[in-house]
Amino acid sequence: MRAEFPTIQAAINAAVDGDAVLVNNGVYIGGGNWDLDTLGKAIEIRSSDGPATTIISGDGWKRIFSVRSGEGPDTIIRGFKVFFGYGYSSYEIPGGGISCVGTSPTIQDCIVTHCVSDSSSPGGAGIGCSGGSPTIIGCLISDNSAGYGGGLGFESSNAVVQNCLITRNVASSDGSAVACRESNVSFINCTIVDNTASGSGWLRADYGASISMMNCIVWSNTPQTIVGNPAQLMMSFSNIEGGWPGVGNIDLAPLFVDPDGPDNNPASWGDNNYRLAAGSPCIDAGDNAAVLAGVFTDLDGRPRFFRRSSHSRHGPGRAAGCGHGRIRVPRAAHCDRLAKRPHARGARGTGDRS
Ligand SMILES: [Ca+2]
Ligand SMILES: [Ca+2]
Repeated sequence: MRAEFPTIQAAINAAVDGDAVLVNNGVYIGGGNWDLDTLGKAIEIRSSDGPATTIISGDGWKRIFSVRSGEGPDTIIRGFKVFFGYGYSSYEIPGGGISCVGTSPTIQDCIVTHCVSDSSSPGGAGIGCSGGSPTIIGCLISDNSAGYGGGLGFESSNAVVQNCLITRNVASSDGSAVACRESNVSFINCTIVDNTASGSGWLRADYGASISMMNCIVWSNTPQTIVGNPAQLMMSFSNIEGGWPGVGNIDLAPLFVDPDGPDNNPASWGDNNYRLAAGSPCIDAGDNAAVLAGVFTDLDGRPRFFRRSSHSRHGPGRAAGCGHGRIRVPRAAHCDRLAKRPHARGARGTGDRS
């Protein structure tokens, strides 16, 4: 059974467990299309054609998604550009773009960008989670800003972050890319580059937070430091600028194809290319065992395991990092213009109960 709805929230309201809410291409903004509440339902909310063409804007003063009613991994948010969200000032409710409170949703194939959180630690401007065990997979987290945790923030949370590119996020205090407290967070095949904190650290992990990082590239962050207890920061098979103790770690220029893009401007990230060039020391530097079951592709949708290495005890050869190449998204100015349109274009959610 297929039904059509005037807003995304209306489709969610009508959905029951097992449904898919399919969202057509367009720019969504305004009541019913922001501050979306998944209402504890085991549903997949997804765009029909991916995040480049399906944009939900908070217009700088609303969150995009709130997941706070006991949702589990079968609540899936997939394929959206989560744009210009804002998290209210509240210690208990982190997150500017997507906020998860005591829940364990799957957030997949999203671009989370230009979101802001002014909540106290950890803010997590792009995605902020308090409690629960969320999974964030195949996402680009860029150009978000918070006091703590410019890209991602976790508190009392057991999160997995895989195949993600976390770049150009800003913290006015600590943790430009990520802030964690009282949490256990695993990063697998992620690339964390060009994030900036006014205080310390691309990563802030305090109040007993434990971090596991495998097959990741951490490079060119300002400052390239970590705030946390080294005994609780387990990193392996990763390329970390400045070095970090752990099996298989390296500290070598990752040889991205063109990290500032053809325009030679790192600030215009739409053309920046973090794919690994031939000869990169990150190729064949990862540990296959770290990749979650069922994951065979990288952020580009290309094979994660791309050749068999005759000398590797880890089986098929694979590269550290998220394997991100060029993600085609509108330039920020263009996004601003779209977001400030008074009415959504094509604002129609479709609940598909097939
Ligand atoms: Ca260039
Ligand atoms: Ca550029």
